[in-house]
Amino acid sequence: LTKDELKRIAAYKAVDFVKSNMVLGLGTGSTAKHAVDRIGELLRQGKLVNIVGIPTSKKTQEQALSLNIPLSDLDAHPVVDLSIDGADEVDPCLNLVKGRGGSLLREKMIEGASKKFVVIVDESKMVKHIGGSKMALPVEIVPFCWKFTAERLRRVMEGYGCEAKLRLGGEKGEAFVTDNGNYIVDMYLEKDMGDLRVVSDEILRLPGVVEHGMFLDMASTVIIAGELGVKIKNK
Ligand code: DER
Repeated sequence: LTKDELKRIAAYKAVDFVKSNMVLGLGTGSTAKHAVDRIGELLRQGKLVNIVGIPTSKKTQEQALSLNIPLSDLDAHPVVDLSIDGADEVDPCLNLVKGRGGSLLREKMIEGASKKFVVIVDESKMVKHIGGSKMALPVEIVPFCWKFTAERLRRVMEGYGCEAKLRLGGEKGEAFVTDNGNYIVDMYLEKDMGDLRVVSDEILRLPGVVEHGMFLDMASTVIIAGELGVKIKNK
């Protein structure tokens, strides 16, 4: 099975949790894309009715529009019944790193407002400690004096052997800009971060920081698709 087939298997399994009349958080990324496609298909087939989707990115909004999934937002629906989204890393306590696609702020707002948050991953996303691998921990910051904020971030995290890099976007190598008009600093850590809540507070305390990609104690369920089948882990 290819990685994308595993992602699709996990995504379809998560859509089994979707019932008619639900308000759904629609995730972002290559795994969540399969879940949004599946929801669109079930709506078209009449197997699901009266669904409202709240997209976690402009990209997902476009995909959902193309599938005729009715859309709304958190202002109209401050409580979401179910969100389905991917993750970059999942630790044994179901803490996540997300944001490699740059949508972490809207994802965290919508998934934080959800009664149930189902994470869909292929087995390669499972890690012992989040942030410990060579992958980055994304932090969304305001563009104003971004160098100042990036340096403050690096200093806060230097105890973890951290390197902070501004995420670059388009072809001209300028800064990547999020759906919210902000920048992203990717933090590369050498050591595992120990007490994640302490690290989270230290990052969020910096005034130029908007949000980070650690989703602590937020996932209700993680669906893991692997070569040997699908595993479902509940909080
Ligand atoms: O950027 C994001 O938050 C995505 O949800 C990411 O965490 C998972 O993307 P993938 O399903 O394409 O690996």
